[in-house]
Amino acid sequence: MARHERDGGFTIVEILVVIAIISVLAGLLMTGVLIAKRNAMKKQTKIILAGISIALESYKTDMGDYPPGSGDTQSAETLFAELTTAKGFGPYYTSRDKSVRDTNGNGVMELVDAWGNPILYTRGELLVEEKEYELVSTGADGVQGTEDDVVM
Ligand SMILES: [Ca+2]
Ligand SMILES: [Ca+2]
Repeated sequence: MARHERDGGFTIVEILVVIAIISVLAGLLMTGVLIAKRNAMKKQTKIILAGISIALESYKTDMGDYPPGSGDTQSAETLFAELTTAKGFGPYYTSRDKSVRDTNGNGVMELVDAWGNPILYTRGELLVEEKEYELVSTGADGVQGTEDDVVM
């Protein structure tokens, strides 16, 4: 046995290899955690949008039409005000605190998605596609028109 091969400790190379492997594993784990978190946020947003859709149908049944909406932050404020109205058989929507916030600081609350961004509500006549209305969450990046948007 050659004495110079081993003297009990780890070589620098061995330590570096172990550190590299741990780094890669930690990176994979973090990526997995982030993906899982983003999927959970997306799912929560879909649930919020579905809740709003149901409220909109009750609203329409009572009021004869959906509330107005032009797809901006103000539309999220109008939508919240209309769905929580005491008119007719309202309120039509009981929000959990997390889905309501004043994102633009004007003192008027708006409906928000799981990331805390306003849910953009547009009536059909302003849409290219033929539908009565559209609800849009701008997704994780908070930017409208990107791939991560959640549209209903
Ligand atoms: Ca506001
Ligand atoms: Ca987006």
